[in-house]
Amino acid sequence: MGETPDNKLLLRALRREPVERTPVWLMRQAGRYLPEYRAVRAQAGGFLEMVQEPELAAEVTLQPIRRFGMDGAILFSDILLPLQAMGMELVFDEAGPSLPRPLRTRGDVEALTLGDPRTSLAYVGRALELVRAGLPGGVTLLGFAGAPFTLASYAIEGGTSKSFLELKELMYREPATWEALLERLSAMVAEHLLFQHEKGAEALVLFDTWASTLTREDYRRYAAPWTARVVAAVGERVPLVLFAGQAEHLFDDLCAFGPAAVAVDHRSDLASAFERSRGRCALQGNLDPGVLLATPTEVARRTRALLESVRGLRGHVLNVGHGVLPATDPDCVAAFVETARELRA
Ligand code: 1CP
Repeated sequence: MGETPDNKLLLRALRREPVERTPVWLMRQAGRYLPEYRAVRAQAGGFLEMVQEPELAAEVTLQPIRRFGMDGAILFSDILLPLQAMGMELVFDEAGPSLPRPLRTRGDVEALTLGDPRTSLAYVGRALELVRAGLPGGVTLLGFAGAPFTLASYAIEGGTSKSFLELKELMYREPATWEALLERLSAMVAEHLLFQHEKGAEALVLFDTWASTLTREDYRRYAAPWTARVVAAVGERVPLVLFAGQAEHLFDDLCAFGPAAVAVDHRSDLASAFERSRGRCALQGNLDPGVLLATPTEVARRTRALLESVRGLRGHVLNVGHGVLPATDPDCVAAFVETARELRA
């Protein structure tokens, strides 16, 4: 195809340039639904072992690209690793990630170390270099990080939360501690993203999975200033995709940061989101990952319908609205990717 680094399909769509077909990748495209992933994981012993061994992280990143041929490869890593690099204990087990000693006081926040990710997360850089070397031409390498608010939620709650009670108590009652924490997290996240770009990431994703627990007013007060700082630090140099789950009420604010793209959750209507975006950014999304539990025929039908609903609009990157579920049949992911590859714009 004679693609130069800059004219890769996914990068062109992120710049809202004309494309011959819609580029496609999936959040959590590497993972337990793939037998080849489970084999590497069983050998490695655990998730952290896999992520922190650059050869294994690179191998697992490339697996879905080899099998399905997506247009983007997202590095196999996790948003919580910078918290470990800042001195927090981090455990991954069958129940998911946990931080056994969550942050609760100003002293806890001040004890976080702000080292250079080029040292404390050097394995991420090494894995990116290996992926870059093994990536087929035309495929865009994506790096990522968690947004400061979402990282704060894990650091304060000590893991996944439904109601974020500890977070809200600290955020409302100890605003100085909250700001000190978000200050540190945003500095770390910005440096980590720049480091990934230096090591070959051509586009970046900022995951603010839990931002939607806030009202719009509180989002503006307690989260947006630090996300804005991250976008300002990296967005000029590298295209940035901003994701927030179930966040229709925050959509205008997300567009207003000026990222290259906003990722649209599957509970929002994609065509309406294009109208609301008013040409400010590209949009990513948004097949319901639950639909990938249907038959391949049904997946293809729904994917065609989704692409049809935004046909002719510039700046669409096809994706799922949230991560691929572990119970997904690989044939359904194949149907999703192939449908996108077959349809001309
Ligand atoms: O094999 C296993 O059991 C590990 C499961 C797993 C995987 C495959 C975890 C633990 N993390 C990952 C990889 C991961 N995490 C990637 C890899 C690249 C990809 O293929 O997409 C990425 C981008 C993430 C990002 C991530 N981790 C987010 C943001 C995106 C999202 O899904 O909203 C979040 C919230 C996490 C925390 C995390 N790490 C792992 C799990 C199971 C979770 C979610 C737990 C929760 O619901 O709070």
